[in-house]
Amino acid sequence: MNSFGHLFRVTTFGESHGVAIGCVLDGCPPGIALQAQDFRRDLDRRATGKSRHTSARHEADEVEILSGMYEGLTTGAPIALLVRNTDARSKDYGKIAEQFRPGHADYTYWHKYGIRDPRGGGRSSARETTMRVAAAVIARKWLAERHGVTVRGYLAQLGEIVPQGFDWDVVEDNPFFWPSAEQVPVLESYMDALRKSGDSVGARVNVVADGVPPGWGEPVYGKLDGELAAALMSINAVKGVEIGDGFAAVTQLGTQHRDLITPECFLSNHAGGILGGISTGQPITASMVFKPTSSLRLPGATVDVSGAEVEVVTTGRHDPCVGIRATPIAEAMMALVLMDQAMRHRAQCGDVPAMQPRIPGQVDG
Ligand code: EPS
Repeated sequence: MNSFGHLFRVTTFGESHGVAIGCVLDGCPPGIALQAQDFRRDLDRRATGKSRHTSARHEADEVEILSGMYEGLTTGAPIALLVRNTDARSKDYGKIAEQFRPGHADYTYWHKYGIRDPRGGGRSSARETTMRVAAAVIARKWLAERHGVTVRGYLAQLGEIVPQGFDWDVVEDNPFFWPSAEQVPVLESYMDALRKSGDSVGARVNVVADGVPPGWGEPVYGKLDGELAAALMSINAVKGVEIGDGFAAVTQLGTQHRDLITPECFLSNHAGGILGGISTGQPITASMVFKPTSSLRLPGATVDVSGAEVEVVTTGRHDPCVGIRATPIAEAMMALVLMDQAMRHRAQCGDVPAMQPRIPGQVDG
């Protein structure tokens, strides 16, 4: 499946080293003002080549809006977005075209399809996430304008390094989306040493949606947390997702985990803003773990397509830590889920009056 969402449905297409990547959005509400430059900020935040700590591939990432617009407004017709690939260097993949990188989707794609496009990882490349971010630009705009919902994220762990202090205002001012300015030099030297060593490392990204009203999410099979988990898990290299306190709940007592309610506010948000698969009106919080990149220049044992033992070495322009530039992707997937759920909620429950009491979240979430 290359499609995502029910009422707000995104289909992405394209390979890392193909002519272009793109997406088609079906079900987009009419009347949203949109122009090509609206995509610039988030695509730049996600792009490679913005610092020495990510892949050195330099893509223009220019979005062409091919359909679904008239005089600057969405019409309700399918919106097709196209981004041409401008800096693919397929010769890097010549040597490994018939080998499987340990820890990479090379092996499973081969077994599933019996054929694969090895150039830049083809469809399994993180390049695909460009179109998720592009699609989510529209979702974020609608969510903000219609419901006052904002989605933001940050890098919450890089290998063993965790933030010492937290300030949303500094997250966008460094190449890591790190919430503590004082530690940026530490991250820089860590990444410099890692890059020199040829190895890679994992990371954790946290994402938060503010302003989501109570009521979004389906109660049984379309739970907001269930769809969020699936959406975040669908990001390349994600190996674990938590909602709210997530796995920490295993050692908590009920009296610790429950979010006490007063007439003024919820006193905590262990639930991550979701109860019974439905939003509470508190911030929606999720966390995900990215595995270390599998494309390494350090040799590793593997086999080739004939089953013969070989030692694989990956050359080319790879990210030593994909989590570093994953924050905008995580935000995008959360926004896509929220938009789809908001539209589903409106379709079924649009006539239900706003119920009381409506308890706000804790001041600091
Ligand atoms: C990627 C490998 C690299 C990255 C790419 C993701 O591609 P290449 O080997 O062609 O340089 O640059 O990321 C992007 C191009 C992007 O836009 O995110 C991979 O194997 O996933």
